[in-house]
Amino acid sequence: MKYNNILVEIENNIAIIIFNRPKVLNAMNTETALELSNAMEKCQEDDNVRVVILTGSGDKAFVAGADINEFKGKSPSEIMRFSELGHGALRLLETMEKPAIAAVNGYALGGGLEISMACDVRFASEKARFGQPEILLGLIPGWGGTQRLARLIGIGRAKELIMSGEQITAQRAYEVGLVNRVFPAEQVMEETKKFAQKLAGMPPFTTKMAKYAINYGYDMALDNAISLEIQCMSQCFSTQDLKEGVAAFLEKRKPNFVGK
Ligand code: CO8
Repeated sequence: MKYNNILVEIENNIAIIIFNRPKVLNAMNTETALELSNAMEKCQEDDNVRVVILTGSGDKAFVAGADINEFKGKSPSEIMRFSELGHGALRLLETMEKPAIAAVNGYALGGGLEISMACDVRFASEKARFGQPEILLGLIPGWGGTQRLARLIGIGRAKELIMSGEQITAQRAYEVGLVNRVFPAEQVMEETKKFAQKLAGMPPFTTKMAKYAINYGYDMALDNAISLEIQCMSQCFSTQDLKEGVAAFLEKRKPNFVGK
């Protein structure tokens, strides 16, 4: 598939996906959502990719939401398809076996915030702004905002943002647990790559088990979630990397994980 709206770079086992529609602050139209979906499938299949970073082109926006130009004249069933398309892409991102990090370099509004929330970790520029402004257009979030935002920052704060459409700063986003780390604008990409490199050096099957147990255990009753954790943890003992990690600790040396 040829991409017209995203750029994909792969270096040192890290795929960097850049939303690239700077004239509309990287707003997501249907074609971009299809490209994101395809890129997620490719990243999942490619053993050379250990970690995925998502960011926006330019210094103004990560993604300023869905492309509002596409809303004009749409029927509820057409919008339902658009919503399902976005959900499909974000679910691929969220459940991919590899870590995904959002490097939020500017506005992450509406669908942009929703994309970042489907990532495992969010790093932000101190210039970034976050919000779910859909209500100002007469709609509600449609790519997971009503669900993932409440899970990440709590139901009261999620309602506050979704019902007011207000934007919050990166610092406030950090305080409420919406982003993991905040950096000066010129450092956010470098710091994200550094962290991605660290994750890329971890044993991939173990990373996959950690992500699986957290993602699927989160909505389970605690007893079921604990049972899932036991299953996932014991699976790690089938890997060469587990033997290496334990041996390296006992021999007081750095582990050399081989990804098996
Ligand atoms: N869609 C289309 N164009 C956009 C968008 C967008 N989301 N955001 C910005 N643009 C365009 C502007 O129209 C403008 O174009 P032009 O230069 O041709 O006038 C250009 O980008 C630059 O934007 P501004 O001049 O507005 O820049 P400012 O710095 O003044 O403001 C803002 C920046 C605050 C980000 C402002 O552009 C803004 O409020 N944008 C809209 C943000 C928004 O409402 N996002 C939510 C969209 S709805 C959504 O995301 C729902 C997701 C799930 C959908 C599921 C189906 C229902």
